[in-house]
Amino acid sequence: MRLLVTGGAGFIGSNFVHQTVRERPDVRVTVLDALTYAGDEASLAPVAEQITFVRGDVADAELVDRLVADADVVVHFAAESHNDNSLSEPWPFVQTNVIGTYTLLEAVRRHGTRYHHISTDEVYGDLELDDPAKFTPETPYNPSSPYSSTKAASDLLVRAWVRSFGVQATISNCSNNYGPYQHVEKFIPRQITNVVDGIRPKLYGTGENVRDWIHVEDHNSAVWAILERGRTGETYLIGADGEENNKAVVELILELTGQPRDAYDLVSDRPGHDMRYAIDSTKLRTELGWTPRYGSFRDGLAATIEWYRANEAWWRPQKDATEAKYAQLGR
Ligand code: NAD
Ligand code: TDX
Repeated sequence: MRLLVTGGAGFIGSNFVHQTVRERPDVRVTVLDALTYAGDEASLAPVAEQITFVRGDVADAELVDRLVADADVVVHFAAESHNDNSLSEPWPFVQTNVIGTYTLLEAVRRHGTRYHHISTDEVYGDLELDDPAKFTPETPYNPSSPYSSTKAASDLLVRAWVRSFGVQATISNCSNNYGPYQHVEKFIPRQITNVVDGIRPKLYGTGENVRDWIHVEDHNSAVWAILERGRTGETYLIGADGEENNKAVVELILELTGQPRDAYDLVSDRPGHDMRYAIDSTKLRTELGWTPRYGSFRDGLAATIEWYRANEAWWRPQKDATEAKYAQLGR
């Protein structure tokens, strides 16, 4: 199989490439990545000899056409991915997430290529804390931020290209990922690296917001299950029943790093901050037989803390600029 992975130098994409090289020697991987502030070729260093890396933009129609012509399957991870950035500067989100996806869809339509679209549970908006409901594939789209609205727009383009043009596509909407190689702007790595630097972790608002955490390896094994056994035209929700509120996550990071559990600061809230996400992954589990392997969030988080401690050279170059951006926002 010739596999084109967009966004393969980012957090989830690089873990996907590592997993694929490790477990599927018959797959020939090409990565297309623009190496924005969020992409880092160092994340692919352990597999650099086994893959082809192309630096370029998913909205570059000529380049994308050439790469898609040479692929059997495309998995599209590339995106602007951080909600806080989307609130300060929405345009790159429209350009990459919407125009970039459109560009790929036109190429897979021309070449008849199998396409998998990586998306997020945030397209469904949010749930109340006391609501027993979870997101299902039938939940109406109701995105809150520029980030989630551009992801929703890209999902709808995929659905239209399936229905109108018969493109062989699947979509997955996953909950919050954690694990190695995640940019230090994101919640968990930001707090781990803050503790390493002697900075108190920062909780937005009251810290009551709930996220449904899944280890990145489990997200990626689900993507492979969909590539191998998913029905084209279908949407699969990926989640591992990992609901935790932000305060509990920070307290656990503090405990696992030997700090007092209350050694954090409450800072100003994110505008439009989604309250709770929760995924019902029944369809993925029953139709495709997928189960997550990382049972314990505590163990997965402890391993992630160890990874950041052992790989300071990877995250250090991003840390000061990231914290300077947050300082401007007062967070
Ligand atoms: P990330 O920000 O870590 O990585 C994004 C990658 O895309 C980077 O390597 C970047 O250089 C690349 N990129 C950005 N713009 C590009 C462009 N125009 N052309 C080519 N490459 C470009 O993001 P992530 O957290 O790994 O997320 C990957 C995908 O998974 C995204 O589509 C995101 O919406 C989705 N997702 C993420 C999560 C999560 O918790 N992080 C959860 C569900 C879904
Ligand atoms: O310093 C912080 N303090 C804090 O309390 C940061 C950076 C975040 N938060 C809160 C905001 C959220 O409630 O933690 C939660 C997680 O924040 P992020 O890591 O920014 O993730 P989120 O906004 O939930 O979106 C993530 O999951 C869905 C990814 O960034 C998206 O790409 C994915 O689609």
